[in-house]
Amino acid sequence: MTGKSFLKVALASASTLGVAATATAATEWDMPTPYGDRTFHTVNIREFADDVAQRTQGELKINVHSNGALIGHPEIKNSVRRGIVPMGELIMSRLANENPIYDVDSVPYLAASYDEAWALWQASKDVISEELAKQRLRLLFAVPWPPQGLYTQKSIDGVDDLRNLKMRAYNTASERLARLTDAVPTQVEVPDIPTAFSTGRVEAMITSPATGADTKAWDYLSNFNHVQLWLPKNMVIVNEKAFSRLDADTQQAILDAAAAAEVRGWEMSKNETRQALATLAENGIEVSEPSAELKAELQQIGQTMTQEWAEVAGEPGQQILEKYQQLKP
Ligand code: PCA
Repeated sequence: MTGKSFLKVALASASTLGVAATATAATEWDMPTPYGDRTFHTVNIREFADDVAQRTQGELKINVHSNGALIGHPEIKNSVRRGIVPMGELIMSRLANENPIYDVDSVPYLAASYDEAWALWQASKDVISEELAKQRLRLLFAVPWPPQGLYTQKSIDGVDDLRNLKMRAYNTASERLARLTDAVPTQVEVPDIPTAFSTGRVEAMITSPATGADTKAWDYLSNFNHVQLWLPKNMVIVNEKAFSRLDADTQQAILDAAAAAEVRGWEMSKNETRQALATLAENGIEVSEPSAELKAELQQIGQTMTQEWAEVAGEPGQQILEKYQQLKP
């Protein structure tokens, strides 16, 4: 029974019995997310949840469980697919092992500014949504992280300086990039970053100014090079079966709140880039732009990775790239 029809029945029986209809069929959803409460993605998702509550007059309450506390990042997608939770957030490129189209947003210098990232998102959204729909998952919205840069314990003039460094990675692209620079990649989730550095498991990382600031990178690192490799996106997905059980008004409320969250999230991300760069500098991290040499070497790696991606992504990948070329600013 949907919330609305239950409400009607409740009201009908309440009037028959002559008691006030206080109990409505409010639905509560648990929503796991991987990142901490300081992270702008989490802030945006909590606003999304408030927005849904407001638009549905409290009929759908989404309880956000941040920081991988309810379900760890590696399990979030399958938990939503299996209906253990109705909704969740994850980084899209985490699914690259299922299909390479999911990490089109993590190819170095394919789309390295917000305008390019937006064009790439418009070019890839349908293909990605269709792929998720095959698993009965509905993509609600996606928001990029700020451009990815390099955190190290000394200044970096060229990729040679990365050789043999134990490099923290978070998806196949950051891992591949580390290998192509002769660094040694290790996958570490954001909540585990401080421990990974303090125990010496890693000594450098590729991530955004945002994640560096959120995890207080100044406690264990000294340099940030703003090389702006790519802007990977987080996405919010919902189990189609759980979604279809909601009445039409509630479904629409979710879709409207999701559209608003996407627009708001892209703006938040841009502002976060500026703020987090300032926070890093204020806390003693040396923030620099890449040298011409470093930039050229990373661009070379970008070309290699673009080719590699196009090969594995096949026809759907080709479609995305062609559309992106048309939309690109
Ligand atoms: N932060 C996340 C993904 C990309 C980013 O900027 C991380 O470091 O895992």
